[in-house]
Amino acid sequence: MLSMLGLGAAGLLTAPHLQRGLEAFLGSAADKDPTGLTGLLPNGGGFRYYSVAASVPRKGPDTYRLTVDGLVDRPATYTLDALRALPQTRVVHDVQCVTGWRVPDTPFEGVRLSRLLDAAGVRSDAKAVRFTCFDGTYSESLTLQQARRADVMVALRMRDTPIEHAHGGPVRLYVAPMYFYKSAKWLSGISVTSDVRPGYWEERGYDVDAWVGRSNGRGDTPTV
Ligand SMILES: Nc1nc2c(c(=O)[nH]1)N[C@H]1C(S)=C(S)[C@@H](COP(=O)(O)O)O[C@H]1N2
Ligand SMILES: [Mo]
Repeated sequence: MLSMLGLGAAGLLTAPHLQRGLEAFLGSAADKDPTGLTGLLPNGGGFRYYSVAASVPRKGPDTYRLTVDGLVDRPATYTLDALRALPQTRVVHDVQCVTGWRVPDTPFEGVRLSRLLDAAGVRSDAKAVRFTCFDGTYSESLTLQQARRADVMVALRMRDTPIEHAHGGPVRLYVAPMYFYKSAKWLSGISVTSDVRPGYWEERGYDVDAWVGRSNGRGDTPTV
């Protein structure tokens, strides 16, 4: 009985802190969801907010950097302006989360990943690409063949506006044909590797090859 009371008190003390943290994270938006880190996004248009990190620093033109390294001849670091100056491509497909929610006809714009890989000069012994994030926690991976698809990009815009912080801005990965967990938010590192290393959710049971409709035991209709 005493320990139950203790837990209850701890819960009362903790919840407001969590809520304040989330509100701070979501910034000035009025429609905040206090239920936790998987809440509906304000103005989300059906998107849910996911982060495995409790807080993520904000980065903009002065502080954002994307590094490309690993098994390449010419490692590189890109600023936001440098990425904006490269040719941009736009694709429009349904976003599909492995937990079931889907957002139809969502435009993404950015630099094809294949362009950055070609600029870096991928070595012949390379097989895969690993992605890391400035949330300090999340990671993803693709085979080189998947990474070179025309509908895989380093995205700067989503729904025809710059990607906002909550959606992984200023730069997130976008992998159109796969479940949305492949589309790593707050992208900061691209490293060419000798083999695929399972990402954050893949170490926790999701399929490494995350094709919509052909993985994770789900029957979703692919739009790509
Ligand atoms: N860095 C990072 N990227 C991430 C995630 C995350 O928790 N951290 N969640 C993934 C999952 S499971 C989904 S469904 C989408 C959610 O994107 P959204 O928050 O923009 O809706 O981001 C993916 N990329
Ligand atoms: Mo997801």
